[in-house]
Amino acid sequence: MSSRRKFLKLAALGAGALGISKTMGKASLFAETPVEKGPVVISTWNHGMPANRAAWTILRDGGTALDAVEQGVRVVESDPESTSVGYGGRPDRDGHVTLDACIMDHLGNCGGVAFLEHIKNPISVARKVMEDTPHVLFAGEGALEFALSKGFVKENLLTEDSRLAWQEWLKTSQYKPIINVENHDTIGMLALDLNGNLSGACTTSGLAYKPHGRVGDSPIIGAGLFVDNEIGAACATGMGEAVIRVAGSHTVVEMMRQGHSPTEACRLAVLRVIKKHDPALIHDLQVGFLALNKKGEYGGYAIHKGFNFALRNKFTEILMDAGAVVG
Ligand code: SD4
Repeated sequence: MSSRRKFLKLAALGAGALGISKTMGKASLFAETPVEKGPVVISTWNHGMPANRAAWTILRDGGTALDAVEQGVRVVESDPESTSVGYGGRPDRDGHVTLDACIMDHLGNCGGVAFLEHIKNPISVARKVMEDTPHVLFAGEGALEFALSKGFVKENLLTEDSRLAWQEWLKTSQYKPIINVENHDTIGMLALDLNGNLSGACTTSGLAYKPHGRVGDSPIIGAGLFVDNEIGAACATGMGEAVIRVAGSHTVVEMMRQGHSPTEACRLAVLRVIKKHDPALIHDLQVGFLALNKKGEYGGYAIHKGFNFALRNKFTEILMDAGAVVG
């Protein structure tokens, strides 16, 4: 399209369709083009299925991708059976359930919480950080104080099941995270709404029996999650330290910017993780990425076989295996 025609089209759409929002006083420069195939949501692991279902009820009715990802991941955060996210998450080695989460919208607004205790839905606290403060990341006691000031309720997140598992673990205190085995890790979710806008969310209790105070990639914008509404969105699961080292989700989005498909972008980011680590460590290192582009195309890739993701759009609701470099 010529730039003059583009200009006329944008002018005809008017400011309302230009994605101009009051949030943090920022405005999108890119017109919101309706997505022909309708909205889409993808999320990590088996627990992505119920999470996608909640997100879909919002997307299907024309709701925003931001609302969809927040409500979607809250399902897993609130589920005591999910032992790697939110309530019921495995504690650190001292018996504390400490949570990490972040959220990002189509305007580049973002918020996160790290090392947060006692709050069942850290993703909603992250959204408050994004919407109610000029900051991006709150941690620890300060994050808890902030949450309480916003009306969140202080709760005990250590379920009886998690407490018993932790006490069992204390007998040997062996710390060797094998990420695929339990197959229900961090939830990262990416959505594209009817207006063609992207958002993402990522939330976790982190590695089971981690040292007290350890924070992974999941609350860090660019590592556990990144959204660029011009291009696409990405999220990560697996060993957070390895993801942070290569600014993983940001790298995936930059690969899509260079013209790669979501699957190929994830594969290239995985190869970069591998390249940056001692080959002897790769056997025990799992990292996986998911990506969704502006056209609603999606994909995932991991170092090792076993990483899967859930997809929901108007045609289907399925669990898919991501590609893998090893296995
Ligand atoms: C972390 N990335 O805390 C998280 C854990 C995870 O799949 O995603 N496990 O490092």
